[in-house]
Amino acid sequence: MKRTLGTVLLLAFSVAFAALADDARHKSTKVAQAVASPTEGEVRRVDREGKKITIRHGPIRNLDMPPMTMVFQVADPAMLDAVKPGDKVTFEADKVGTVYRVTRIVPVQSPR
Ligand SMILES: [Cu+2]
Repeated sequence: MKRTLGTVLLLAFSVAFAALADDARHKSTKVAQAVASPTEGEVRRVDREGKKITIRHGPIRNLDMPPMTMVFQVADPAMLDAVKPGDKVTFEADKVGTVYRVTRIVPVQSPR
């Protein structure tokens, strides 16, 4: 009898904790998207199969990142059709777990 009650309590606790953790995750995702700021960059490399893009970028305010050249995952590989190496772009990025991810990218129209 005691063991059964313990098991039920443990189960209830696990369910409650999982719900809390899930709620927290959703909240933090919302915040990250809300503060995403457009960043200037230049495309260095496009890896369609790997769903990755290398960008030489300026400071990314919402990620507190200084200018550098780095590889990003892309949220949707179709985004890679719109850009090619050498393109100047404006993009937005967020961080999912330990992975930096481009969520939006558009080529900057060059003056002629
Ligand atoms: Cu970077």
